[in-house]
Amino acid sequence: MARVTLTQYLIGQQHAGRINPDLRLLIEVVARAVKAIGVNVSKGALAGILGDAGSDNVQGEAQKKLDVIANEILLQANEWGGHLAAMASEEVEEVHQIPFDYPRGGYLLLFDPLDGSSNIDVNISVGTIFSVLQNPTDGADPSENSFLQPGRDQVAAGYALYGPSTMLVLTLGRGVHGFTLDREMGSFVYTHPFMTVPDDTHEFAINTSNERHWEPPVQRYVRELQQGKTGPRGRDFNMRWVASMVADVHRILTRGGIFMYPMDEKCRDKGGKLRLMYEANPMAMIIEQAGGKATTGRERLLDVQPTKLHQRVPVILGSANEVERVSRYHDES
Ligand code: AHM
Ligand code: MG
Repeated sequence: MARVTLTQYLIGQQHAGRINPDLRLLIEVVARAVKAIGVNVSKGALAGILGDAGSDNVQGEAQKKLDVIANEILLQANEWGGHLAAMASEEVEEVHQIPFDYPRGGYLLLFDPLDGSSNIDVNISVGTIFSVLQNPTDGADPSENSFLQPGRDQVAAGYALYGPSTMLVLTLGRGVHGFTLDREMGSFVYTHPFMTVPDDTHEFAINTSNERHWEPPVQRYVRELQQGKTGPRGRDFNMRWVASMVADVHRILTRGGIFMYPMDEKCRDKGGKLRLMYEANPMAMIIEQAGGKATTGRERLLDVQPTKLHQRVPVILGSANEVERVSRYHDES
């Protein structure tokens, strides 16, 4: 069978009237940037890029050298193409405006340049997550307010996974599509059409070291899973936790599961652990497009009205029947 590259796939979508040339260019540029990030990630110690950068980001977290490099690659790649009105990044406090000598477009791009960065130094999979919004204030310089749109308004979302192979997983609002990087050819090849999350699963992902800090509905849910065959669920469940959201979500897209970073007492004052705009929302759009569900426990994630660019939220997503059950336990408590 003839191989279809990401470029061919996107041109096909454009010819079918599903995306415009600017959105096509945007995705192509992001794909080019993640190839460059992937090259750096794979060089590891050979390129002297492991370890801390010696600085903190807006979240007060120590930046890794690769956090900084990945952020720079994405900002620079996307500045000059004329498809963007502005960008926002986990690693940058303010909205990143397009330098005034470059043309501007109608889209806003948000990203977590290198998610799961605690895994870099131990050579475990990390990823890039991105979200695309329309600039609501056409013509004017976008402000933080321009970005504060609920996740259901995203026009596209995706992630790159730097694993044994590098993959780009993308939704343009019509299903979820996966592409695998052919390193010799330098192109992403369409390998995973219409990825789906099964409604049921026997796998869950949560950092159980936080168990004592969780709220009662999550404690109840996980306890029942752990009781397995002898508990109320009447069957055994398996647990996985990579501590790279991209890798955990990719596993769920491949064979089902439920991922939780719920509200807990450690992160309550911050609103949660994961960031709404460039972690939770793009992943929620992908999971819903694949037939799964995504919630805070109390509300559909894609309906959360953001109030801050770097806002955090509780995240529960994956196989529909399990996510519904966790939501029900929240309602009941
Ligand atoms: P980061 O953006 O600083 O890398 O943090 C996000 C990551 C997620 O990828 C992952 O699910 C979670 O943090 C792991 O957290 P923990 O170390 O508490 O298990
Ligand atoms: Mg992150």
